[in-house]
Amino acid sequence: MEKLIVTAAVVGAELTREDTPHLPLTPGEIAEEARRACEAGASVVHLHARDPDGRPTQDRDTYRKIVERVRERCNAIVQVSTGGAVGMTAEERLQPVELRPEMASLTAGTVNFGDEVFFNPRELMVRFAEAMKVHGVKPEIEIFDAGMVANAIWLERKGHVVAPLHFDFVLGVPGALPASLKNLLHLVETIPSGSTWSVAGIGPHQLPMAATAVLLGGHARVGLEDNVYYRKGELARGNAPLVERGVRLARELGREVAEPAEARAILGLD
Ligand code: KMH
Ligand code: ZN
Repeated sequence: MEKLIVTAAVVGAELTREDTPHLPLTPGEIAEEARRACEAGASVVHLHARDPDGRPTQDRDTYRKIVERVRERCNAIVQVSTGGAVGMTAEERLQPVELRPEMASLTAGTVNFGDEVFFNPRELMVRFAEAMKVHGVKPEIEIFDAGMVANAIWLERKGHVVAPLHFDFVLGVPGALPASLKNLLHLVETIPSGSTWSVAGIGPHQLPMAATAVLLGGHARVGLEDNVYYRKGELARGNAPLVERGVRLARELGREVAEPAEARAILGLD
């Protein structure tokens, strides 16, 4: 099996300090949190941005500050979000791609997201994918529901995304595909051969989904964006403990963990 890529999703768009006091908000805090995650073994950091009041923003200059500070501190692959927060316009969401990060998320369809709807019609997906091509950014195709894989295959057939594709299965969002072994196996079997994949289980599903990825030869996303608890009733004291546990788990199961350079090779990044 190839080495395990651990992605740390360090901040997200939905959480507040009321959910966890360990949530980073300023560019400096986000970068420090990314550094700790990298030192714990993450080779990809999935980034969101917050405005000075802690609200989610896709502001290019805020992302620039975050990305610069992360790069000063560690060599991890920087992956910006183009999902942003539910309700943002396509223009808002696309801004960080102009910074030419190595990767950006690309959600492959519209999905219920709790009480809201995360809107990603074909026109938006095509626009985002083409912008990523122009700026030399590798998409991580976010799959929240089973039908999204067909959308991704359509994007590839039309030439908007280029193989080998990299998928992230985000399982357990209320209103979307539940986090179960059967669902994960179905998705793994459905993506084009030669693709790479990771899984991000939401809440209590983070640990079992990461463990399953280790065993199946996929990759794992952990971090506060998806889960604020270390175990039931006990908040994770930041992202690093969640990364450390994933790394420990992989080593116990005989799977080595990729350094950033190795993750770049696995993902086909220059
Ligand atoms: N905040 C969610 C609505 C992504 O980063 O691309 C979307 C999200 C996915 O977090
Ligand atoms: Zn995200």
